[in-house]
Amino acid sequence: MPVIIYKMNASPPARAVLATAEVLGLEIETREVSIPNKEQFKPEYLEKNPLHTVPLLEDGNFILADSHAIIIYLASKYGGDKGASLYPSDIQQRSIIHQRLFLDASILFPRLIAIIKAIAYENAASVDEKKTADVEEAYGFLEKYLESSPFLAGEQLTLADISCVTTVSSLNVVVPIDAKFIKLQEWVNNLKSQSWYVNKNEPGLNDLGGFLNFFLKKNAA
Ligand SMILES: N[C@@H](CCC(=O)N[C@@H](CS)C(=O)NCC(=O)O)C(=O)O
Repeated sequence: MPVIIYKMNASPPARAVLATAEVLGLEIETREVSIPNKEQFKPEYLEKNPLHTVPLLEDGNFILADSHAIIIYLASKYGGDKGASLYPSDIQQRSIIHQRLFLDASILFPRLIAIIKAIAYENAASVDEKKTADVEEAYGFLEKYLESSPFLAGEQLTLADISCVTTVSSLNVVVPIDAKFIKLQEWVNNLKSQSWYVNKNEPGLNDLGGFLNFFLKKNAA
């Protein structure tokens, strides 16, 4: 029975899971959960995921929420050689990957969500100074890491890059990455050319961009 992923393409963490599955060459089934239609609050979904978030993984009787936990699970259980490269077994390399994933979960993504909520629910017609500064600070953190290696956790693509780039590319829609973040721009441009990014990040990124630009225009009118 294939792994089932509940998702919405506009969601950066859902995109990270879809992209990871593609890099691993893993066939998955997907189920759409429309957040604008509040489908994440349906009782049958809440039964599986009380956090009412996408993505969610269902693998037989095993249910797992949170993209970071899910991509680690997929790489560990189904990854084979590709999993070993995306999520190496060396404890120190792995710990760096975990730290970058926690950075995504605790810094990058919450700063993106704060902006999305302001635009979609609080009628913001632009991103305020504080939120812009928070995002610029986060770009600076990544720039620092990327000064010492081409990927976020070393010399090769890992789960850290896939997870963080879905969030960073979404942040870039609302707070464009300044030219001073040279390494960050190089990193995004490099990942942008990879097929998993084109197939699994770009379409949902365009959906999110369309959604945000619609609200920005409406709120400015
Ligand atoms: N840390 C979680 C965040 C998941 C999350 O907040 N997803 C958003 C979409 S981007 C969501 O499902 N929101 C609906 C809700 O919270 O009700 C992850 O990485 O999976």
